[in-house]
Amino acid sequence: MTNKSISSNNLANCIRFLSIDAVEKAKSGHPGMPMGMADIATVLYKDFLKFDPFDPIWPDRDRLIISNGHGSMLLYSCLYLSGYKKITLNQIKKFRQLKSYTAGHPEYFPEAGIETTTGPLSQGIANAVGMAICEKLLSSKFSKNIVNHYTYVFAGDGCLMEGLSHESASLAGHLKLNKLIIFFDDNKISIDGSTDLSNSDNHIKRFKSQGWSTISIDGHNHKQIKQAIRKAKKNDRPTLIACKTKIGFGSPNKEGSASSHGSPLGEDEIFLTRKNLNWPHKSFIIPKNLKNKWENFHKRNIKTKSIWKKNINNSNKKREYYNFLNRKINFKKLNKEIIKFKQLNLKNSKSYATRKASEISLEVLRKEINFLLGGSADLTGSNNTKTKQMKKISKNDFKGDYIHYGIREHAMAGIMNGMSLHKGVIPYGGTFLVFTDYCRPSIRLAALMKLQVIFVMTHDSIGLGEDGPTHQPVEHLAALRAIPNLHVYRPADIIETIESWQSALSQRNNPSVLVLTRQSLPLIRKDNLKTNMVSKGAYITKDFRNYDATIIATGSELEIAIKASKILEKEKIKARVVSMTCWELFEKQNKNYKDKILGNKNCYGIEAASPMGWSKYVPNENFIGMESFGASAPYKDLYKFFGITVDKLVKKIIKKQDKK
Ligand SMILES: Cc1ncc(C[n+]2csc(CCOP(=O)(O)OP(=O)(O)O)c2C)c(N)n1
Ligand SMILES: [Mg+2]
Repeated sequence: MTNKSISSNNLANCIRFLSIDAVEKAKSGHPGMPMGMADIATVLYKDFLKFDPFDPIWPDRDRLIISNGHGSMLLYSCLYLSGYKKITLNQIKKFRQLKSYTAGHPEYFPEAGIETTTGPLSQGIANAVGMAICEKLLSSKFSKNIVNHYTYVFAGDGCLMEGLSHESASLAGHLKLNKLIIFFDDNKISIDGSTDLSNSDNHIKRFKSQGWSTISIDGHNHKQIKQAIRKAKKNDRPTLIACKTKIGFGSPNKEGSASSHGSPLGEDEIFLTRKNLNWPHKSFIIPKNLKNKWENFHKRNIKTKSIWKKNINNSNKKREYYNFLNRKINFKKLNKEIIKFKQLNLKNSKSYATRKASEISLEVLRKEINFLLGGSADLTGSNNTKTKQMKKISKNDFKGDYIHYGIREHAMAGIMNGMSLHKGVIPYGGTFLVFTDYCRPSIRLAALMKLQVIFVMTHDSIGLGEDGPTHQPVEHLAALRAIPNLHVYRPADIIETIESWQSALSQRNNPSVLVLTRQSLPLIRKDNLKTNMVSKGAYITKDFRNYDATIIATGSELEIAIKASKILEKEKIKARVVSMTCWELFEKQNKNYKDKILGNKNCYGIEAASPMGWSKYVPNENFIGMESFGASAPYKDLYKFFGITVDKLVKKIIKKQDKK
């Protein structure tokens, strides 16, 4: 084969056979998608994608998201072929093996060209919407000369069937995210067989109705692919390119069939596929001329990148731009302002619902940090996520800092992940704590990817009152605390609320959930205002030199614990009170500190939530929590009805201490 005679079909076959061979060697994986979408990927890398394999995290690169993450071998093949140093042929051979970069599904590793973790179908679409929003926001702030890139998504039938894609696409259309382009792998096959089994959507009409441009093409025709991308880039709306493809393209017996979706083709079929596609090369062998061609694709972007460099160096906004990208916070100055805020609130000594305390905190934080990007899923007034100074973003104006996500909690969470991945903002977004269930798959991925995303979850217990058990979280704290890397803060007053924010803002590699009340809470923290006590996870709020017991509480129940301790004092029982705002941070403290906080006497606990998990600090019989769903009533009646009271706590402790 001479250089001249290199057909783009053969360039695509490089992806196909690397994928086939890697899946075969791993004895597991998904060859069907890479074989089917290889042509699209080839045209994209060859003629359009703005990337630099020698600088994978170039901020103005196009983003490429594989939402149908089971097709991970397509991405790894492209990265290897186009010269990303981290994805070597050896990595391809170690597909799906321990500690390789080439995991079963793509795992976020930007230095290797892997923009996000995908696999749970449609999460990538939501991420991409977040990236495209971020691009527009930064572009309108810093000019097109500095921020000007596209977000491309590969997505399959599965992604489009998922509810998340509906929510995300709807917001993308509404905001006219014209630099977002989805390649829909329209192969009409999923795991169970034909999509006819369960789906008769007209995807084109659906996306059109959601404000998208749509184009239908033959996904194996390189000319059509090229024309479609050209057209999509000119659209004033996001574009869905529906690509008719054949899953497992090229395999004589498995093409077009679900059997190629998720298992190795097998030796015999691979032999036949090699013959069919006229690919005489041994496994993992890519002819030099084809590899060279792939490695040269990026050269198209050298000039663009040098212009970008010039632009950025000549810009008077260069410093601010990098401050945004690195989310640079002057923590010293911020801390000063926060201490002032705490001192002022100590003087005022007012009661606040912590959701309101959060809003007031945000006013302070917002002054020091101009890349906070707020939002709520249609509960702005209830979540208190928007300060008076914040300005909403709309399709005509991205010069704002607040997003009305609409009633799309799952999309909000997935989109915030995309924003955090893109870099340039710290996203936070609110809904009711009970609806973390609607966000959970994306919260989990934020935690898996270690993204700085802040979830503001209000109405945190039966304390929300009359809306009743559908709206009252019970098991949610336990469920959130079970997610590794996720920091769950449940502050007890305004001081702890701003400290929770401060702590969450300083945690670059952890998502945080701020769990906030609807009901008013008195000021409890009155000392140590110069220290962020919340950042230790737990601290003693009421102390005795020689104590008899320790009560651990969080959030709204700290007040109950303090009152109980006061009554117990009269009964000659000295019960210390510990505020345990964030379990995960507490777990990170050294043994001495932890021992000191937990003490060596009986431990009691109170939290208006499921006891699950508390047994690591407090024996089951010493804990007061919610053993059932809540009910609809004024909140004070509910606390009484469910026995989350001072009286019950006092009695429990007296009874136990007497037995000693
Ligand atoms: C949320 C979620 N549900 C289920 C799965 C399991 N799963 C992986 S791929 C797939 C079918 C996807 O079909 P399609 O997107 O058409 O992929 P194709 O077979 O065409 O490659 C399913 C159900 C998943 N990964 N994520
Ligand atoms: Mg499919």
